[in-house]
Amino acid sequence: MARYALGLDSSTQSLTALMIDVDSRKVSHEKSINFDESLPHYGTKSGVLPNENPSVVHSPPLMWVEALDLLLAEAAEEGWPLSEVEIIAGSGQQHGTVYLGGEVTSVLASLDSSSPLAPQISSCITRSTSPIWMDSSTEEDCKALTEALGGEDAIYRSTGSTAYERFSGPQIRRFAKLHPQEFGKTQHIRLVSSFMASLLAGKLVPTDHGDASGMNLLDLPSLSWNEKALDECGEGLFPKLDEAVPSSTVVGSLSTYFVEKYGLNSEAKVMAWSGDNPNSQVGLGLINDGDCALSMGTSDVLFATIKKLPSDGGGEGHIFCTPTGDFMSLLCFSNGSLAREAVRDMYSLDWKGFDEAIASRPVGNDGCMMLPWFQPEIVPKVLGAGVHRKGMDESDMASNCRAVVEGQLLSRRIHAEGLGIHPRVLKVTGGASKNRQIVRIAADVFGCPVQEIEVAASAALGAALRGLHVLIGGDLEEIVAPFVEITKTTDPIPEHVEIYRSMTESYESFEKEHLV
Ligand code: XUL
Repeated sequence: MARYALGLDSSTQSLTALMIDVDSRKVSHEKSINFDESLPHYGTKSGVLPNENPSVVHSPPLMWVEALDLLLAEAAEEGWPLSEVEIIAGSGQQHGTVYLGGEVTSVLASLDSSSPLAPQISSCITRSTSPIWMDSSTEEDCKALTEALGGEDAIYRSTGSTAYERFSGPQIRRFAKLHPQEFGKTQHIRLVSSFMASLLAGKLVPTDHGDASGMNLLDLPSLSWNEKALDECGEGLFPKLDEAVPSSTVVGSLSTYFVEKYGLNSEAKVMAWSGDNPNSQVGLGLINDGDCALSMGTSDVLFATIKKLPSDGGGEGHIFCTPTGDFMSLLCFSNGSLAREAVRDMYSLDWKGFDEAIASRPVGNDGCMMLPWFQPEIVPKVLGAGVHRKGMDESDMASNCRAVVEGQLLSRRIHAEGLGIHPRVLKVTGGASKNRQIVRIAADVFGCPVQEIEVAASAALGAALRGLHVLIGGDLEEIVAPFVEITKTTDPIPEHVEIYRSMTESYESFEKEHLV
């Protein structure tokens, strides 16, 4: 009989399942369902609910529940060998919170497999919509939390990040202040990751250290909740959260609901889920100290594995615990593909035309520069959108195309170095990593080889690999290596590296000029 490890990823727009065949060590099955397309009755667009206030970004938690039912039903129908799954691990979009009443314990313990899951869970939800990572409505809460913990440096040293609007602690505080009655009814709070894991285990399971580090509530040096932060964010918060656990924890066995309904293995273990970025750390094979990747999607995320907590603050970016028991530094730039596409569309180009326009301009763009903040930016913190140009105006197509990419990558390197990240090799993934000019500029700006890697679903893969590691033990690096395929390496050109080094200072001051 074959054996499988199943990884799930509940992301902003979709739920993905990926299975690894334990014996052949290969991905055997993979599928995704898109929330907007498959569950249109929740009325989401790109997985989030429309709101007239652009800073409020919520999703319906019951949509995630229904997606789990749907995905497993489809997998069963397609004949996936679900009865041979020995372990299930998962990944969730980070920071999102789910609010639950006391009855959730008994409801989860007695799920009825002859009825759908969402209506059974519905009575336990005390806040019908969940704020997610794109929400930025908690500026006041961030200020209060920072003050309560003794300032920016203190909160960074304890929780690994200064207070961020999207982080769960400030989000919980806002709910407690604005809706005290509903908060009073809330006896349990889980992140997207630990909520989904609780459904599978048929009981409330704890949040793992990786995802808990995205809350501004976990004290990273001691791996326990920061009591002052808990007190500031809501009354009686500790019992609502439960202790956080290492990501490698097996938190339970599979609920009979899934065994009876989809023929999953009654002996399957359920592991703690983690956040998508900590899971991707494993899925991208960033196991050793200093291993670094830039994922270029809607937003660009740069992350590096670090073995020790940095002793001084960066202020920008975040430190998260990782599933490997290490740490990762992470910088999330909201203007990723969003900005590249905005410039491309401004001149009605396709990607080939965009590439050609970049190639037609010299390295360094003769000093033309852009701060491409088409949307509010997370790093550096820019609350109001605004695009700034130097040495060119909007009419100059080729200079603008080159400037958006050079500007983004210079900014990625400057802010990474601020966090002490100096990659020896940079792995790149995501849609934009297929663009030749972008990869060339990345190698020259970072001054190191850039490896393109072919991993479609790094978070789901990372989750499945975590499960595989628990099943078979041994060296994680060896287990992960065959799954991370390097498709191409681009080496830096020394003269270009020199040009970008000499531009760094002026780019940095251009950026500073426009920060309030
Ligand atoms: C990380 C962050 C995003 C989400 C996306 O801090 O906000 O990368 O995890 O799902």
